[in-house]
Amino acid sequence: MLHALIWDVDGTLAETERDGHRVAFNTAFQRLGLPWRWSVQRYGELLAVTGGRERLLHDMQSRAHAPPQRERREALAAELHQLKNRIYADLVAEGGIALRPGVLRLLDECAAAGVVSAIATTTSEANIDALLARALGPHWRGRFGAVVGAESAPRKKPDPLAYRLACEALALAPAQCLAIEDSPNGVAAATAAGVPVLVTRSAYFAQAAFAGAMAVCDELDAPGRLRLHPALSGGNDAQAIDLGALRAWHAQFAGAGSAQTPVAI
Ligand code: XBP
Ligand code: MG
Repeated sequence: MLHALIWDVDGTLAETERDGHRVAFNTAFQRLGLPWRWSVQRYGELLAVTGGRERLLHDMQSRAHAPPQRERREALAAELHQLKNRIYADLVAEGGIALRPGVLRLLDECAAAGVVSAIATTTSEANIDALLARALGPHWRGRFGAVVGAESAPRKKPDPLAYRLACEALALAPAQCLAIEDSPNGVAAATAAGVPVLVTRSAYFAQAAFAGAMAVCDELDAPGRLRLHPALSGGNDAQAIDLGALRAWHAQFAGAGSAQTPVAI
């Protein structure tokens, strides 16, 4: 039985990457006098590396202006990352990034039905706060039974740690939960923790395959190319993804034993 929805943040709650984090990284490079800029396409490639600081360190491996010593590189990555997060928070506070269509509706449906909402993300906790304080108001935390971000789960997706910690905090078995994700690394993290996954495709992962997901759609409010796992029977012509549909799919998916066995952390 479905007891909790565990939401990813970047790309799932909101389209934060291209016009949020990427823009903020580029402004941070500029402010520190660095000639680096990440194009829309290059940033898409870099999303294979989860975690903003880790992404910076990865990119520095091929940058002429990066300091050669490891300690100085790490210090620069930490400085850039903190500055980027401050710029990102300002950008979000100005109203630059809205929740994706249907997110608020599904959060409200869950609250009304007693299904817990939670968060499992590799993003910094300050970024979750910036996004959700703007979108849901200053008391946004009260809507969530657990919030697991980068500081609580330092091993980032595709590592299952964030999902394992969220399930533990909710005192629920992974199979009683459903993850909502947008990226292959996110789907890998949730399935490795034994949590079934609904994918809402985001701009950067519009063409990804997502094998193993319970269902894959375009938007919660406009499912578009809805694809259900072969273990699920029934139509795939839903006009919107609502809690009723998720409960029915989740019950079938669990019954078919389709969620992977959780791995140890
Ligand atoms: C996405 C990420 C993050 C963000 C940037 O996380 O990998 O690194 O791109 O945030 P998710 P930080 O999809 O799990 O929400 O700079 O704070 O890492
Ligand atoms: Mg994501």
